Amino acid sequence: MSLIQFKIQDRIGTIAFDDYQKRNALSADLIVEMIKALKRIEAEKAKVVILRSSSNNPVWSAGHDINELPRANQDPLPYNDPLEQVLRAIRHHSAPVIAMVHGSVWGGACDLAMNCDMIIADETCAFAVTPAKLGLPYNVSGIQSFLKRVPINIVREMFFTAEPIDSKRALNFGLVNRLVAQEELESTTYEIAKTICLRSAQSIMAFKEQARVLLASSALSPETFEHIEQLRKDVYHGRDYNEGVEAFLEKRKPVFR
Ligand code: YXS
Repeated sequence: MSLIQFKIQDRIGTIAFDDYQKRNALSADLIVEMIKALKRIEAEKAKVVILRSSSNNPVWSAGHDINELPRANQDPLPYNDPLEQVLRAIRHHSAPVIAMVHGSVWGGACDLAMNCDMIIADETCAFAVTPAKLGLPYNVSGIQSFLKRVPINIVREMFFTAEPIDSKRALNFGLVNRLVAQEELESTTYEIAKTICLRSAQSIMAFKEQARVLLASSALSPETFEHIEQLRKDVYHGRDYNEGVEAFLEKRKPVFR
């Protein structure tokens, strides 16, 4: 059974999460299908990609599949983690990728939406960054993408509280490009996509890659990198990480010491 719906029409590729039973959790299987769809869209030279949930579910995506998180003492978000692979696939996709968001966005799904080139959302959207709920250390590139996208005081609030930020605030600090009424979300998103289809794909492709390279360039010395990487290791070797994941799977509140 497919975990996504996928189509290409009028040079616009659409990928829709379709695993509501698990609230569109970004499982390895769902991500494999997403990456395959992105490759098909690239091959068929579609000029825009829209990433959405298959229907008006109250959850756009529940984030990383917690059942698939490695347990204690292992890096929870290594470079080759499926979620990290699809984030890179979106950043490297030659055409613009638009996240069309109806419903709540959790954890790694916030990273996914923010790695898209823009977010068009309706008033039901909300964004919750959840590592602190699971006792989890976030990875360096993920933190960097948040810091480049959202004011530092908001990033701290999101990471420290793990509480959802609502649609109005998401618009206020620019997390979303447009905030529209639910009934206008699809038409607004496809209108923007159609406008992009009228423009030079070559010019857009170059800009997207130039911006990616410039955003990714950072003058971190190896020692600085090792320092921040050690901070992560200390957390995923710590007690909270295991307790956070166990508590979720046992459907109870975590007790962090
Ligand atoms: O009990 P069943 O078998 O029906 O399954 C339940 C949930 O276990 C499952 N489910 C998930 N399974 C794996 N990974 C998930 N992230 C996940 N979320 C949900 O889906 C079934 C229905 O869930 P339920 O009953 O809770 O639905 P609901 O409508 O009452 O609530 C929807 C949510 C999204 C508010 C709730 O499911 C929830 O809070 N999910 C966890 C959201 C979360 O904390 N995501 C972060 C995952 S970790 C991650 O993304 C990164 C590693 S990090 O944390 O670093 O950003």
